[in-house]
Amino acid sequence: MNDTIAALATPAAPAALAAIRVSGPRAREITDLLLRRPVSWLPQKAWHREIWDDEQKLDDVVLLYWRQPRSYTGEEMVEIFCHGNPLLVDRILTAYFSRGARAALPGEFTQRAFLHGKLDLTQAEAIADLIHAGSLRSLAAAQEAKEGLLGRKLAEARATLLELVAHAEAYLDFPEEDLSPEVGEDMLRRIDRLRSELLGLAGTAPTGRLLREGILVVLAGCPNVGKSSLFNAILRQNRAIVSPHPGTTRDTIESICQIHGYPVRLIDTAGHRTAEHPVEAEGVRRAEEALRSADLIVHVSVAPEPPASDPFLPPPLLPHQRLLRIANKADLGIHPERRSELCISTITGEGLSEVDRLLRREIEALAPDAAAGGAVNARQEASLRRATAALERASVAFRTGLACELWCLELRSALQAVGEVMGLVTSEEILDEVFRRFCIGK
Ligand SMILES: Nc1nc2c(ncn2[C@@H]2O[C@H](COP(=O)(O)OP(=O)(O)O)[C@@H](O)[C@H]2O)c(=O)[nH]1
Ligand SMILES: [Mg+2]
Repeated sequence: MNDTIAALATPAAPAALAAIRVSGPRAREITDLLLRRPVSWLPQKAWHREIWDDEQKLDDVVLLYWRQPRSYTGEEMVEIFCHGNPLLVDRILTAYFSRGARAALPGEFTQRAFLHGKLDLTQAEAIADLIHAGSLRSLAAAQEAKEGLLGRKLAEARATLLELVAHAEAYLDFPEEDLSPEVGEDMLRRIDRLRSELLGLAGTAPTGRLLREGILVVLAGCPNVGKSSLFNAILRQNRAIVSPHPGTTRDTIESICQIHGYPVRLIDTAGHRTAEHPVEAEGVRRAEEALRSADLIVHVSVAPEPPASDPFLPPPLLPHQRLLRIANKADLGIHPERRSELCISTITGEGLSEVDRLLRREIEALAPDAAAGGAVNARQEASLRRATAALERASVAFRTGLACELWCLELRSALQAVGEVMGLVTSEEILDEVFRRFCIGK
């Protein structure tokens, strides 16, 4: 961390402006080498200057200085706002590199911020989530985690664990003194309460996955029932081709959209039937694949016909999957056995607002923790599960009167696992994994 890093922080494409960040002990000194008119380097103040590479003027820029430790990385930082031409940006960066700065790795600015204690690991991860959030709900969850909501909950859990460990160790040091039944009961209660709190946090992981990766909603059913028409109606655009010829949709078509602020990957599939043409057969295979990974399957059939006449059978649902049945073409009539189903018509628009309402209900059921603020990611879940398993073992050891050393050991490993989530104890490997997800310049 003793070197000075530099990178473009905005997309490498023509734009009004581009932002270059420089962080490290030589940030100011190298910038000085590129200026003809000096600046006084007052922190958080902007200067309009020309940047020169020896005898060549590169651009008119605005410079902004952040003094250590009150910068994003906690180090000396200079930000350069130049014209947004990628060639120009390259020339400015090259001028920095040839004077001793080095190109920053993906996420290296945030990694430095983490290593300087400006944020914990959950906040660093939330910054990557914030940048990549594709929906309002994902954005809100990332913002809460960035504010440190998850970090605070974990810090509380850690404080409780530290107290418990201290208690247990005091008892280890004076084994001749019996643990009074009241103190024992109280410790047990606290262990169990902590375990259920951490289990609750770990349980938000499915919502976390959906908010980060999008909820996969797959439209399935026989050819010609109106899947593509419904796909277009949900998206409110003519994305998929609708035609009276069965087998028109041959490939799966995916559209990324938001439904009530949730990120959704909506997939239209080729109708389910024994295909004669190899291209259509491949389409059917892809449809089956989409069904296997779906979070929500929307089974479309036709309202005028009895349910039993529909040759499409949805696959047996996996534990996390949900199914919504919709009968289309209600304008042509509704079969008596369909009366309890949601009957719609993509042509007249009948029932479409109900589709909207039911999709929302299903999505909220799939991602129940979105509103509660902050849902953990896979890395955090794995550590939390290790912590809860250790607490469970501690509780059992305690109840069955096993030696204090044993449950004390379990409390310590729970402490370690909670520390991992916050990044207090981390391996190089974990950090690489976390920061590799970032873009360069962040
Ligand atoms: N009468 C009626 N026809 C519809 C309705 N929705 C779609 N269709 C027609 O049914 C045919 C097949 O529609 P399409 O969306 O391509 O079905 P897909 O094969 O399931 O994707 C087209 O001719 C559509 O115009 C509806 O609500 N009522
Ligand atoms: Mg279609």
